[in-house]
Parts: sequence; C-alpha cells; structure tokens
Amino acid sequence: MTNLFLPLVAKMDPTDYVGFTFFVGCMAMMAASAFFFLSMNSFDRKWKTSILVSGLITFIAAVHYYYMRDYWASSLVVEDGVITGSDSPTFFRYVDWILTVPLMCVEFYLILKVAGAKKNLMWTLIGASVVMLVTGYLGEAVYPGNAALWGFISGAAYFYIVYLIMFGEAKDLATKAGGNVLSAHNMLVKFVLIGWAIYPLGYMIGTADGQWYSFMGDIGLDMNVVYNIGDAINKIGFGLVVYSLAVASTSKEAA
Ligand SMILES: *C/C=C(C)/C=C/C=C(C)/C=C/C1=C(C)CCCC1(C)C
Repeated sequence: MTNLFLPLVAKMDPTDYVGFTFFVGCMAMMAASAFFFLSMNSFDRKWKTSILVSGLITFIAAVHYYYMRDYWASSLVVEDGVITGSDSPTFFRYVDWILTVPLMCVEFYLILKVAGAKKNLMWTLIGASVVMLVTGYLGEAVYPGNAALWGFISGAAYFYIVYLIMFGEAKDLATKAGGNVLSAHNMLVKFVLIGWAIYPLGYMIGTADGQWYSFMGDIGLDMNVVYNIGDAINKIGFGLVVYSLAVASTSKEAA
C-alpha cells in the first residue's frame, strides 16, 4: 500500500531520541512565538518592539526546526532496527543562528535604550556575534581538520560579548537605568554566560571525531541534542525575561 504521507513527512524512528528533540523543539518554538506575538499588544509602545523581537527569534527558530527535523529524519540509516548513520543539519543550524543571535543582541540594545544606549553598541555586539558564528561554521563544516583553531577564535568573540555586557559599556548603561531594566539585563547576562556556554560543549562533541571527550569514554550524547537543549533554554528563556520586564514595567506605570 502506498503511504500518502511519505513524500511530505519523513518517518520518525521510535528509537531516534535526537529526532524527538528536533520535533519537540519545533513545537516549543511555535508555541512560544504564538505567546509572544499574541501578548505583544497588551504592552506600552516602548516594550512592544522588544516582545516582537522575542517572537521573531522563536518564530525563525520554529521554521528552521521544521526543516532540521526533516533533514535529520531523512538522513537516518537504520539497519535491523538499529540507527547506524545520521547527518547533522549544520547549514540550517547556522542560518538559524546567524539570524537569531544578532536579534538577541538587538534585545540588549532595545532594553538599554531607556538609559541612552547608542546604535554603535548594538552593532559592536552584532559584529562580535557574526564573527563567533562564522568562525564556528568554518570549524564545524568547512575546515573540520582545524576545528580547535576556529573554535578558539569563535570563543574569543564569545568572551568579548560577555565582557561588553558584564563589565563594559552595556553594563554601565544597565546600572544607570537601574530597577527592572537592571535586573532584566543581569538575567540576560546570565543566559549569555551560562546558557550560551552550552554551545561550545556541543561543538566539542561534533568536531575532531569526538576526540575532545575521549577521556570520558563514550558520552553517548549527540551534538544536536546539546544544541537543541541550548536553543530551547536560550531562545525561549531570553524572550521570557524580556516579557517579564515588560509586564513589570507596564503594571508599575499603569498604577
Ligand atoms: C539561538 C541560538 C543561539 C543563542 C546560539 C548561540 C551560539 C553560540 C554561543 C555558539 C558558540 C560557539 C563557540 C563559543 C565556540 C565553538 C563554536 C560555536 C559557534 C558553537
């Protein structure tokens, strides 16, 4: 019997736990987008753009997860019910990041605008994030033999971002703004410092033939699971911090 759905949807293998995280990631990003878009209009103009950007971040991710889930599922090689081969959707992954990570930099700027943040702070953060991601892509997909070197350059750009938001110009602006803005900024900094640090850990699973963790034996984790967990925490969590800031500021101003 022909399966009408076959040309449209790749089959899910019941033992494919990586595919499961792609699927759940896709749903979670869609739900988060609906949440941000639908709540947008209940806030003051000042916060609307920030919530819109939160929704765009999760929406762009939802669309990429839709493709990545399919790419992953159709790449599986199954022999006697055991998965023996797979392929990572590296291209879609980095296209997603190169769109969403700069938008997260825009969020920092939008929040700090109340304290007089200048556009050039935003462009510096965006520039550093592009360097971080392009060099990461070079190490993962183009020059995998030099993954350590490219990963190191990428890491330097990452630490520059951390420096700017934790100690640099962005931190000064947040301190100047104080109150809800300062606490939201500090929370976003934690996401970048802890949440974003998940990604290099995934990179080290997927590059250098898994040699990075060889001292731990077979860690039994796929790079994609680590990236998918990172994305769910960072994209949805980041958005919720901005959402809470909007809620806190709006109710205070209305009172
Ligand atoms: C929504 C997607 C996000 C927040 C993606 C963030 C990605 C990173 C912070 C990636 C960082 C990397 C390094 C710091 C070194 C190794 C290469 C990367 C690109 C995985």
